[in-house]
Amino acid sequence: QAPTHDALAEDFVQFALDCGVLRFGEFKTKAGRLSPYFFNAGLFDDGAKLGRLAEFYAQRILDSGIEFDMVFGPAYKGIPLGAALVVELARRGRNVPYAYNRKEAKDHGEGGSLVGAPLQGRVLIVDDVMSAGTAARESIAIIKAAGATPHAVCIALDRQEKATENGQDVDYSAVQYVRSYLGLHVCAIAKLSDLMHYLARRGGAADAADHQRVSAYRERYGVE
Ligand code: OMP
Repeated sequence: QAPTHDALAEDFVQFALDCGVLRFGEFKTKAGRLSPYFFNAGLFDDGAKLGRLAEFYAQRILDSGIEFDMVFGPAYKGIPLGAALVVELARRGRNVPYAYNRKEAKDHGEGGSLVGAPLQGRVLIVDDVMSAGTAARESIAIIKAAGATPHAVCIALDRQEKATENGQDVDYSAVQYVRSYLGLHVCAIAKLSDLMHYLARRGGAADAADHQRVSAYRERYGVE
């Protein structure tokens, strides 16, 4: 494979490793796969880390040229991501409205399950990892039901692995599904291939062992 140099992705892999968000070991994914690495965005757990994370999202989104009118952060993990992102976008001179949903609709007070700005126009969804794409599909349904347009998704890490349909592996990833079948723009700060380039370039003994395990995983579950 041609080694593409993506400085932002490379810096992000380093940052995620430094924060302990990205780890090597043995993890079970939501789909029941035994993965040699895991990305736990909940560990961006202080102001400095969250601020830095927002810079990565904002940079990736602005560089991608994707157009959008507002940001939507799906409950739960997408809520702080969306909030931090819009603060960073405003800091860069691009002030956009944002909204998020509750998991359970409230039946008193302001009511409903949406909080924040009214959903309208082209909506950019921000989330951590897309594995099966379940969360993305839910967000798309919420945005459509509100009469707005689900336009794009930005995630932190694209695991570039096969999605599952009714428990069966299919030969496309959730990102590819959302892009090709649902017609949304998708961007990711980093992808599995960036993680592999990082390990290959570092080249220590532990890195080589991690690279080999991640390669084997990619062989079995990855998409090109
Ligand atoms: P979907 O909603 O099915 O696309 O899966 C996304 C979820 O996968 C995340 O919200 C996590 O619960 C989980 N996940 C990670 O956060 N990081 C990983 O590296 C892998 C997974 C996973 O279980 O696949």
